[in-house]
Amino acid sequence: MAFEHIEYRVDQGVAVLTLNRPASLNSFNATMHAEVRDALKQLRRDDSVRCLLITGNGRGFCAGQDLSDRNVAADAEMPDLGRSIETFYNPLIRTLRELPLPVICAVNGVAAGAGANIALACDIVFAARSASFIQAFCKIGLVPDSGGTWTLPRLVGPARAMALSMLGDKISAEQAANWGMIWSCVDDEALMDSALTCARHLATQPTRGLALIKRALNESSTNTLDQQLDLERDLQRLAGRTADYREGVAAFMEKRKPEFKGC
Ligand code: T3D
Repeated sequence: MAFEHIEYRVDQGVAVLTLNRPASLNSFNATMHAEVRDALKQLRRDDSVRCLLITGNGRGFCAGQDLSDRNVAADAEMPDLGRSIETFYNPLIRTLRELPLPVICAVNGVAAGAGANIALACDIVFAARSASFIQAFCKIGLVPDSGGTWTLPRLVGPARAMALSMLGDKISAEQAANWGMIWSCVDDEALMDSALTCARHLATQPTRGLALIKRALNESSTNTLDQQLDLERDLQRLAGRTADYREGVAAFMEKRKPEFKGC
């Protein structure tokens, strides 16, 4: 499938999805949303894919909604931004959270508005040292979306989440890593290598087990300890029935390297 505003390729078990509207810092218009949705549909049908890596072309990762697509003239009809969220952003965040494989984000530059929160919805986030994160919504009278009001307080705590959301300050990649908002800040030239090495490693691991880990940690945010203990029991039951579990234990006992198939 040919795309105009994204690039999508699969190599060594890793699907790499690159946002590609660099002139507007990869901000989202309707076409880019549709292409991302189509690429993720394609990914779900492709059994060879065992990890997804998202990044951006140019000097930005993603500046959120393309504001030039919004008519704010005094005589224009009142917009229904809720419809845009419901149609585009919410399904994207739900898909990333529910994908039964690891999702890595390589934040190559500024990540603003929904762009920041799409990055933070990924499972493991690397950022280039020159990259930054901005909850830009407050500067145009909006509310953080794309899960930001849920993700941010869990990652950095309520005090920092509130100040980031109300002040819209730019946070450097290094600060984001120090605050536990992302996994790792790396030198610019090392970003893609670090993210790809991690993605290729994960693509050779017990992918079904990784999907169950993702589910357990995601559901822990709303579960009680009792519910979580029950969930761990249920997920371990599923994990114990995978071929990869057998292979992992057999390889350990035979003192050899395991060969996981993701099933
Ligand atoms: O509407 C709905 O559907 C509701 C959902 C909303 C979700 C959201 O994401 S709302 C938040 C939208 N995003 C923003 O408010 C961020 C806007 N951008 C910025 O504040 C700045 O561009 C940055 C802080 C991200 C980067 O600043 P800087 O100085 O490095 O770059 P720049 O010069 O501002 O931007 C470079 C170009 O990208 C520039 O175009 P030009 O002048 O070279 O032709 C700029 O207009 C364009 N650009 C950047 N962000 C957007 C954009 N064009 C359209 N929409 C953008 N969001």
